[in-house]
Amino acid sequence: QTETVEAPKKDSVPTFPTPVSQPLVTDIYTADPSAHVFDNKIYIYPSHDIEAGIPENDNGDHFDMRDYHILSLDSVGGPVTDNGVALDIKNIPWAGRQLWAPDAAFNKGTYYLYFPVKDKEDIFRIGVATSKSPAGPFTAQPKPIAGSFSIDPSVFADADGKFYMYFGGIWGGQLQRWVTGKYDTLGKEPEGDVPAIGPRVARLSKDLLKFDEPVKEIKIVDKDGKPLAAKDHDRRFFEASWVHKYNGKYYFSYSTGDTHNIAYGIGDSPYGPFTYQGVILKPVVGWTNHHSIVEFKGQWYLFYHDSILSGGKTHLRSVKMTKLQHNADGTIETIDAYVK
Ligand code: FUB
Repeated sequence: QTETVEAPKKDSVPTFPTPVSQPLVTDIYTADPSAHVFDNKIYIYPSHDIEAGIPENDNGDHFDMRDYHILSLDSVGGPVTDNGVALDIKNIPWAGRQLWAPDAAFNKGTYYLYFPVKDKEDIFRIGVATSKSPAGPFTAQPKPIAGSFSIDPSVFADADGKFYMYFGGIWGGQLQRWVTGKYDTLGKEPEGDVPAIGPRVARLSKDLLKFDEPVKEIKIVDKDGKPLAAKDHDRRFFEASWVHKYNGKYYFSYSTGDTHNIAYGIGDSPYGPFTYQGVILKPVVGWTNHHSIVEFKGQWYLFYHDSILSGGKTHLRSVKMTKLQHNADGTIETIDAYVK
């Protein structure tokens, strides 16, 4: 399937900093890249951005995506394949609107695609779809995962064979509406010195289709073990959870949303707590920042997006990748996606 990506008009092109990486595909807009190595290839599970003509607001209504396309590449710098529509919102029986950032996992011959979408009551839930191929097409389960809510599922496969789903996002991602455990439309992001709202985690069942335990809130703490405060917008969790393991430590990375960084903490357990370390990726062109971190053939990579190709439109983003470096002390070298 082809789609026309309109180039910005020459005389209205805004100036942007020089990017260190180019979009992996340019025939469609893609965002929120969750990358995995399956069968010795890199598979990227992104959002598929479209122009839905909905005005921008803090609720994210302008992100009105309707399907997923999976990208794959055999080698870094080699051709990138757009594998076509892997799942369409029309084929998710319980879905209402807005297919947001997905992730994937593989176990025992089956690939799992996890996705957030608003249900018919306009409440974000997380669904799962399965396929025998990493590129799909995927078949959605008839209902959302029981007990799921909010957005940005990210599934981490630990070395002991256990799988954990991390999820949640505030503001348009609705996590602030779940602080009492029940959906409350009046729920607001807290302010001041109280702890910030934390991301959520649950171990998955053996068939990877359900939560195997009650959902837990994760703590991101400072060097003194104190939870990051709600007022600390430079460091507090907003959305875009991702976990990778390096030298036996768990790295939890996430977007700080309205301060636009990808930040991270390190912990000794998949449940945290994670001690805040710093910034992995500085703000990119466009409001959102969303990433994944994967090792491929001995090199670590950061997958991210920005809005340069669309001339700066926040809801029309392009997936990119660049090398990521762990320092000798286990910290991560901060990445600037633009040449200074
Ligand atoms: O792409 C829609 C939403 O924007 C994602 O779910 C968030 O993480 C943000 O990137």
